[in-house]
Formats: sequence, C-alpha cells, structure tokens
Amino acid sequence: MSDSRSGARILVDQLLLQGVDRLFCVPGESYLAVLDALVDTPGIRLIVNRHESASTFMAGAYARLTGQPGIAFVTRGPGACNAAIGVHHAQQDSLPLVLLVGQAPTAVLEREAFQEVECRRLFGSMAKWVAQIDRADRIPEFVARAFQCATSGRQGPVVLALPEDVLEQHALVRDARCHQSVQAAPSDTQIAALRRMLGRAQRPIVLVGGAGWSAAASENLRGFAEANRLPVACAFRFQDVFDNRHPNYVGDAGLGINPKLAERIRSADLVLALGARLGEATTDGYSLLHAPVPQQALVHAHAGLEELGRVYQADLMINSGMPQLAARLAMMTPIDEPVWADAVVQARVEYSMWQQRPEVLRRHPPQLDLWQLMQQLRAALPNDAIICNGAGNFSIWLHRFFPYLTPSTQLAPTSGCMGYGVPAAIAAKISAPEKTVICVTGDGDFLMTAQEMATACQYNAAVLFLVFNNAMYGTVRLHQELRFPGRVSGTSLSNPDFAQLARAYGASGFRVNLTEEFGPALAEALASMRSRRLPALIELTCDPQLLSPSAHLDELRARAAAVGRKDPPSV
Ligand SMILES: Cc1ncc(C[n+]2csc(CCOP(=O)(O)OP(=O)(O)O)c2C)c(N)n1
Ligand SMILES: [Mg+2]
Repeated sequence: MSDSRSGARILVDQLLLQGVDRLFCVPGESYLAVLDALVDTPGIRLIVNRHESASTFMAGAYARLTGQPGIAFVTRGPGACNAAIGVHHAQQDSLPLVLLVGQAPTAVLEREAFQEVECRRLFGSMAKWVAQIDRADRIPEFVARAFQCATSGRQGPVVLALPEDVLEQHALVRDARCHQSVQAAPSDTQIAALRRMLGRAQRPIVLVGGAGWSAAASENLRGFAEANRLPVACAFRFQDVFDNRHPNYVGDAGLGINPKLAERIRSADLVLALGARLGEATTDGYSLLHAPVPQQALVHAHAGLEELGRVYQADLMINSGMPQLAARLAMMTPIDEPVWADAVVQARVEYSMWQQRPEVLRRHPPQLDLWQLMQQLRAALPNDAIICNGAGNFSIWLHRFFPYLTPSTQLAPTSGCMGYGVPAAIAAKISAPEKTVICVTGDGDFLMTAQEMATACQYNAAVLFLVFNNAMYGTVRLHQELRFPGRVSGTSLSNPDFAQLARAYGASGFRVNLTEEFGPALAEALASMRSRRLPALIELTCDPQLLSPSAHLDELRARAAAVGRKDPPSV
C-alpha cells in the first residue's frame, strides 16, 4: 500500500495506470486539485480547448482513431452541459469515452448550488454508466469500472462526477488494475450456421460498419469477401472499413444512398450485417430492411449483446467483437462457385456509375465544380490521409465522390452532429502528427467549433480546413424547399471572411472561386502547413443554387411550379 494521497493524486495515478497519456479539457475551479496534480505528471499531456464540446469531440475522435479510450475533463454545470454533445456522439458512434466532471462540493449538493448539475440525470440517457464518487478511497474502484465499462462489449461513453472536496480529501488506498477490453467471440455453431445460410442464398450482401474494426479485422474481412466473392457495402459513415477501390466494394448505405444499391439490399435474400447497428441512416429509415422483422434473411453480428434483437429480429444473432468475428470468417471454408459471383461485378459497375460526374453539373455548370474538386483532392492526398467532417450537405460530395482507401481514415459522426469535423481533425493531427489531416466542413458546420482554430495553432496541429461556403444551412434549406417550397425561413447565413478569420488565428487563409484555382491553392496550403507547422484554411465559394449533387434550386422550383406551388424567391 502506498502513502496517503489526495483524491486528485489518486485520480491522476489511476488514469496513468489505465494507460491515459492525454486529456482534452477546459479548466474549472472545481478541479484545481487535479490540474495541480498534473503539474507533476509529465506522462499525461493536457490539450486545452476553447469549448467543452471540442473536448468530448476530440476525446471521441482519439478513441475512434486509436481504439483507446478518450478522456475529457470539464467543470460542473456549464462545462458538463457544453460537453454533452460529444457524449451523445460517443453513444451513437459506440466510442469509449471517459468524461470526468469536476462537481460542486458534497456539503452543498442537492441545493442547486452554484453551477450544480446532477450528472446522473443529465447524462442518464446517453452514457453507458454515470456515477459520482463520494469518497477518495473509492476513486480507484470507480475509475477502473469506468474504463472497463467504456471499452467492453458495445463501447460507449461513461461519466464520473468528482465533487471538489473529494479531490482534496486524503486517503490510504491501493491502486486498481488496468482495465481489459472484453469482447465476445462467435461460436463454431454460429459460424457453421452462417455458412449454411450463405450456402442456401442466391443474392447475399455484406453490410459492414460500427466501431471496433482494427486494420487486421478489415484485412480478414477482405479475405472472407474475396474467398466467397461477396459484395460488400459499408454502413453510414463507416466507409473506411473496406477499401473503396476493391472490386467487391459496392458503395455505402448512408444518407443519399445510390438507388441501385438500395434496391440491391432490398432485394437481397441474405444480409450479413457485420458490426453495423442497422440504424435509421444506414437502413434508409428502416426501409432497406423492414423493422422489426426484415423480409431478407438476416445475420446480425454486433459487439453489444443488448443491440442484438433491439430493433431487428435477425435469423442468426452473433455477439462478437469485429476482430474476433473477422478472424473466424477468414478461416471459414468458402462457398464453392457461388451463384452470385456475376452480381458482384454488376454491383461494382453500378457503384462506378454512381461515382461519375452527376448530371446536374452538366445541366448547370458551376464556377466551382465540387465533383472535380473531390477528384483533385483524392489525387493530391496520401492514401492514409485522415478526412474529418461534421454535418451538412457538403459532406454528401465527400462521402459519395471521395474514396476511402485504408482503415482509420474517416472521422465522421453517425450522430450527424454539426461542429465535429474541426475538433476531430485537430485531435487526429495531435494523435498522428505524421499523417495528413483534412477537415471538410460547411459554413454552418465550421462556425459551431471554429474557435478551436486557436487550439490547433497552440498545439501546432497543421490541419487543412476546407470550408464549403454556400451562405446557408443548405441541408435544412433543401428540406425546406421540398416541404415548404419558396418559404425560406431560418436558413440564410451572413458569414465572415473565412480566409481572413483563419489568418487572425495564425493559420494560412485562401479563397477559391473557380475550379482551376483549387489545385494551386491546395498545393500552397499543404506547403504552408509543412513549413509553418500551422493549420491552413481554404474557403470554397459554392453555388448556392446547388443544394446537393442531385438538387438544383431552379429544377426544384420548376418541379414545384409544375405541381401548382408558389415559386420560391431567388436566393
Ligand atoms: C448540432 C447540430 N445542430 C443542428 C443540426 C441540424 N442541421 C443539420 S445539417 C445543418 C446545416 C449545415 O450547414 P452547413 O454546414 O453550412 O452545410 P450545408 O448543408 O450548407 O452544406 C443543420 C442546421 C445538426 N445536425 N447538428
Ligand atoms: Mg452551408
């Protein structure tokens, strides 16, 4: 047993032995004792943010990228509320996140004391576990359980509230042991059942996604798909699980899915859903697979026991981590001469067609062609460049036309939260400084967390921000035009000069209005990032008429007029 230690020292010692080497935080007086203990703890690096949403987003991005739990530390009420969006994101994206909240002292709790918030109620519906530690001598026990819970089965966020006085109390207590991420594995019987179902199928399709895919698991999945000549689609925003250049890759089942792929999934007679939660975005509103009883035969494999049978009543449910499952699938005796072999070739052709320049660009050529921009971006970046984004229609260009080539290159929230891309990119660059990191963002999305440009500059996170500026919350505007044509409300934006804003933070700033300006600006931005070790931003002047790769305002107007609706005023 070691000597008596303060609660703060005990906490920091537990973090160290749980393998923590960085914390994303915004400080507060409620955890001064921990900040003080960190002065003597060079093994833990503090990354200081400008808003707590960035702390939890960064911790989540770090977890997605490294597979290790991400840690955020924030102060009570105001800090905890600001941090909540990242906890919700970590829940929906199944990411191991440990959020530590400095809490009001125990002597005043439940009086609605200054900045008091009850964490168990605040985070109760989004975290896997929320607890408050009321005694310094129980800190090791609670911290160990938090890490165990966050990293096992379906991974997710946990929250620990730490009253100020508990951090200052002294206690004599033994350290905990390091957590072990526990994952289930498929049984022989389950693999045999899966093989039997595959042997009987005529039109099978694999749908992969969810967190927890290691590079080795992706490699095993590739072997399984090749040996059985299976078409593989990726779930919404898990496009980096399977190399998009591979002949068996047939596209992603996300928002704005290729209609041919949607039809292929709908008419499949067997869906092998491996790791995907089969959420609303992946299933096109629970229509590709009818909920709760799908028309297709369904094998659903997931790391979370509680996820199986929650929405879909699968024919075969397999509780397994993805590395464990993929290793077994790679060893499975392949199906001989499968009847669906030609269908894979056809599905791949359909994917290639979907990659072509969309027709709407031919009908309305814009000054800045976002399709060409995606081609240029892919050609200019290394295969392992990490691409981050938040929410908005700009991301459709990326997800549809930018192929992801290697695992852990996509950081994109399945929770659809705006503001994620900027902090995610900064966390990625800090975690993998040797990688090229790009944040693709919209004018609305960017300004939700743009203040983290200061964090990027402070820590020399040389990230490239590509801001798609169409002077509007375009996604919402598109839905508005479809549901309430011509009645623009709450979706127009008046923006700052983004390039100048970047320069004010210390980054390099560029603006691109024409397609031919993009290549030189990209080269200059990447060069400046290398030489200055600071971020760069390219503002892209986008055509506000072009609301998505398939929706032009003039065409929407004409369609609305044809059904006798009022014309929208010009944008
Ligand atoms: C935190 C958060 N608030 C609101 C929304 C609703 N929302 C989804 S996309 C969007 C607009 C995004 O605008 P922008 O980043 O400019 O992208 P665009 O659609 O114009 O390409 C909004 C408001 C959201 N997803 N997340
Ligand atoms: Mg916009």
